[in-house]
Amino acid sequence: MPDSPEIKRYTVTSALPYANGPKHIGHLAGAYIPADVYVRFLRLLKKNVVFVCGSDEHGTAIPNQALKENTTAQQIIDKYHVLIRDCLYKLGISFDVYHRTSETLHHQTSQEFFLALFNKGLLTEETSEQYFDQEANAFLADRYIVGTCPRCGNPNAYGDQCERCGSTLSPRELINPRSTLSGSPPVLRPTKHWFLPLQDYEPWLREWILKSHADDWKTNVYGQCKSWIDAGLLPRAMTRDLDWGIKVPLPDAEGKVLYVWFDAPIGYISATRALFQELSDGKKKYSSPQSDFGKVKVDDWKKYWQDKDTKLVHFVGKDNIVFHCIIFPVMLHASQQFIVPDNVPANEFMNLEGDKMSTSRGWSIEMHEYIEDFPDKPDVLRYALLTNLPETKDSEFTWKDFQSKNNNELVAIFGNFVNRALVLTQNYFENKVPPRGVLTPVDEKVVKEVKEFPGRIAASIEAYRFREATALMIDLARTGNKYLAETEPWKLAKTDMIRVGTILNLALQISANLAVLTEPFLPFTSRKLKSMLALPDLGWNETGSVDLLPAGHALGHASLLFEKIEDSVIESQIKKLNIKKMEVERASQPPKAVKPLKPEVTIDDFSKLDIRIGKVIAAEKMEKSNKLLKLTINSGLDTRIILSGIAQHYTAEEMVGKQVTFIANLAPRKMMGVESQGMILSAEDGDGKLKLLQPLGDVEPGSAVN
Ligand code: B3M
Ligand code: ZN
Repeated sequence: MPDSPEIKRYTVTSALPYANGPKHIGHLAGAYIPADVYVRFLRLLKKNVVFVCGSDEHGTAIPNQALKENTTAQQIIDKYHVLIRDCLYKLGISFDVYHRTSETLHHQTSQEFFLALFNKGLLTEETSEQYFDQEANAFLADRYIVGTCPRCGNPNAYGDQCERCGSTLSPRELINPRSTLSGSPPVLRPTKHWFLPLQDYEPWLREWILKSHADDWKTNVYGQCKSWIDAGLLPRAMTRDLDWGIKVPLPDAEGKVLYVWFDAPIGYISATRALFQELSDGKKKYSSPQSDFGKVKVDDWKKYWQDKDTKLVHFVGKDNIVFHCIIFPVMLHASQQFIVPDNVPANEFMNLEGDKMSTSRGWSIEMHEYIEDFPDKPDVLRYALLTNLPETKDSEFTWKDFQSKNNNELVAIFGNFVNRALVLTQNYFENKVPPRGVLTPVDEKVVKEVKEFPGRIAASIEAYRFREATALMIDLARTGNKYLAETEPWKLAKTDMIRVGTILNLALQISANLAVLTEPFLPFTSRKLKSMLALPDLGWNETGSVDLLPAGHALGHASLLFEKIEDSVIESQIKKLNIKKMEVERASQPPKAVKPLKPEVTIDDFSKLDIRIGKVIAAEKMEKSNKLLKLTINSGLDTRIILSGIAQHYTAEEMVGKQVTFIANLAPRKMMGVESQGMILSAEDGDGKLKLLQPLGDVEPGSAVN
């Protein structure tokens, strides 16, 4: 359903990415690409819309990462803010503003918000027992406590969430909690905090979500909200004991900051404020150069957050649902100044090649990695993600599917159709749109179909069904392709140029429709196609017509819209993925203990040893010993017996024929009744595993080692 005409403007937000590391394509599919499609669509409808985002730079995730990278929290946010922002822009996400929660304006906005609630008496003050690490002398934020999940038994669940079963937890629920700072079990200590009494808003939430949004919210979102509300809402602390974040603006709050989930969503408001400040003073820093709202006043941001005729939509991933549907709306509602979201079309997760996507486990395709490898293909990624969005359940990205979407759909259908229409027009009509003659039933049919597409695609977008919308978009190209295959203008060129003109005219009109209707999905392709058709910027409501290009209109220069992706490219991506995972696994293993250095020796000491290479000619296990092998060695000097403690690492059979390095002049020593005439050299790692030392190639027995 299209929105009612009472809606005057739109505020669209995408979850603020934590600036604690790169973000992967699963994030992109969750909260950024769908939002961008929605916003670009609204802009084509000439709606008044602001699209806001920015970096979430608070919370324990930031100092945590600083610890890992051995640097400061400030350096972490500076680095990842830029990396993430640039990637999102390169992939065509068309924010009006990309702000930062570390900005003063945001600190002010958040503190004002907090004080507004506090001054109205809407926050309760409570002293409660919190986990404290006595070794580190600090209260422990939820993320700094790990323990066993009471729901699924995962031994490494965090104090706020179990990543295995997805349960939201509180630190006190963890079994055998331990601090990640020192590894020791934390103790409980009293500390004062300010709480938002969520339970007081239960009747309002029931009315607002469970009653009035029963039909228009996605079932995954509605279901999560319902189970939260039904489980009984509890007061939730809006402050934390932490030294990184926004100071609690109260006199008796030393060492306390606002809870990151209190300040982060206010970041949407700060970003909008920053946008209008920059638009009004003309100094663009966080706002996009393209952003144009005509003449504005610095206070105009308020309309986008306070006026009832504004529609607010939050795009997020499923782990952010409760914050955007319950906690933030309660804050907005309680303030009595702000509107609440009309919808939160949250997505589920996107898996990767059969496993959960995760940056920390190295199983991910980070946005910057994709951009480095495919700098000229942002739309191919958008398309592969859009056709595969986790809208109703988790979905899966595979490189093979990416290749097939590109080769079989973008190249074979969309690119092929447009290319044929343009090249034939070049060949037969001097690159000018030919006039239409009389329409046949095939033509009439395609004209009717073209007319229906914009409405069908719009309906899907308005219902937040972006997968379906994308499928319809490519269906329009398919319709065009089929039309050319059926009418075969290339066969008629010798006999009926008027007919060829009619067909190509319609094919070009379909291409022009595609150029506009693909803009939300494939903005780079849309721009390229518009320039190939020399098509002016048109709105969504002008499409559906076969009169977008007048007869005689001179077309631009044709080039290929998409190119085939070879198997080798895909194979090397799969290989890269596996290598990255192995490297991350290796790096996360604790370093093995290395034996301390022995006292110094002189070269004379060393040269007393006679080290040689020999060859094993026979081997047997020593009876009654599980460590010793009895080796018969061709030493080059003689045939001798050496006993070696390698029986747990090598079998007697596999030793026969092997080259070994041994000390030839070691005084003979008797063990278990057998005299050993030397010592075999091997390397021992931290686990006590032995590996024989061998020369890199075959050498004569008796060769000296120096
Ligand atoms: N930074 C969590 C996330 O990136 C958080 C979102 C904030 S939205 C206000 O998943
Ligand atoms: Zn669990």
